[in-house]
Amino acid sequence: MGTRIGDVSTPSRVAAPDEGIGHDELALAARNHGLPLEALRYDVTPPGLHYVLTHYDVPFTDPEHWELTISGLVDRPLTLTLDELRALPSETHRVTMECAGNGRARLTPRPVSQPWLTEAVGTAEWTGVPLRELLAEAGVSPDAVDAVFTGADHGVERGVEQDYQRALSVADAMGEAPVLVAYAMNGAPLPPQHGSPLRLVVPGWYGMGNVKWLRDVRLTGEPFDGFQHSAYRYRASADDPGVPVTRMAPRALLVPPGFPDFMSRARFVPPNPIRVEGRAWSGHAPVTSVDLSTDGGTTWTPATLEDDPTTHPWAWRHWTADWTPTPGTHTLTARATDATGETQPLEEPWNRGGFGNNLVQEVRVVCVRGMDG
Ligand SMILES: Nc1nc2c(c(=O)[nH]1)N[C@H]1C(S)=C(S)[C@@H](COP(=O)(O)O)O[C@H]1N2
Ligand SMILES: [Mo]
Repeated sequence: MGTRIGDVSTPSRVAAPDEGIGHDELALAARNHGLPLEALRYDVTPPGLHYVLTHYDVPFTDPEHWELTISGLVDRPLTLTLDELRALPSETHRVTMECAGNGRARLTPRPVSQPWLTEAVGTAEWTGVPLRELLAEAGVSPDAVDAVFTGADHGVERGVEQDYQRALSVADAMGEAPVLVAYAMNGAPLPPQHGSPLRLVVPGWYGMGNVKWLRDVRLTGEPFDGFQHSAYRYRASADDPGVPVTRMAPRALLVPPGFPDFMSRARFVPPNPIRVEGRAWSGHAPVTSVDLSTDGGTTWTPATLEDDPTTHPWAWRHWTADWTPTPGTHTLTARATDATGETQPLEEPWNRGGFGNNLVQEVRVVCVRGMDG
């Protein structure tokens, strides 16, 4: 950890009851864009439409001279160039990634940070070397408890100067989920904003553990307690120690039907039968059902899950439901349930950092006779 420039204990701010989004939040929102919800139609998100979240600056990196080091409590410290990594056996996995702050701006009161509504998600085909193979090659000491991943980006957050760092326990790093040191996204080299030339991909986890611009993996004998671990905790209040944010809670999103109003984003549809579609995912267990409501959550009907969940176990599932709108205003909402029985709340699950808010989405649809749609 670097220099302490300010008061490290300063918690993030919570907006006053009627306080709108400020220029500070707007600046973050303009840098870190979401997935346009109509892009939920793609099984694999085209790279420019995948959400982006970067805490500091996108570093200017040079793939030609990049080196990944694996150090600390290992028998054989490794230094690998990109060519050396590309020469190793690779795997490709389709992985849905979601920012832990997704849904934050819908909370009351609003934790002041990146003000996501529901759109901080995307699915990509990541290609790289399984982390467990690299760790086996390095020979992890039995005394190692955590693997700490360091990115090439640097900044200050609530007074703490730092390189972006996150850790996984050795068990999670070598576990069942195929954690990748990825050098390709959808078959092409990583774009700058997604971690060029190397990033970690941790299937099932919220985005913060997927360290971009990865330059070092260090095995430590103590649990890592860096800034990005103390920041990502579910806390009831600023002085609550809380619990770590880890895997993605279940969530379904629907492609807003019809066509939008420019400002309100309300949707217009004619009174004809339509097929509503969307995606659903959970980092805890496979999604087993999705329900659709067209009356704001009063009544629900089961949607059809269209895909085989075993083909891409770390990716979102495609769902559809038929609906014939009647003239008037309707609120569409969808709700995912996973194999553990966990489902999405109808009341916001508030916490101090605004993490894991999987409150159901609401899409306002206005059905009008005689429209072209
Ligand atoms: N080095 C580094 N890695 C990072 C971040 C970062 O700021 N720096 N942001 C994290 C967060 S909070 C998220 S949600 C994901 C976003 O990945 P994406 O921009 O490729 O969608 O990257 C994670 N990895
Ligand atoms: Mo994030």
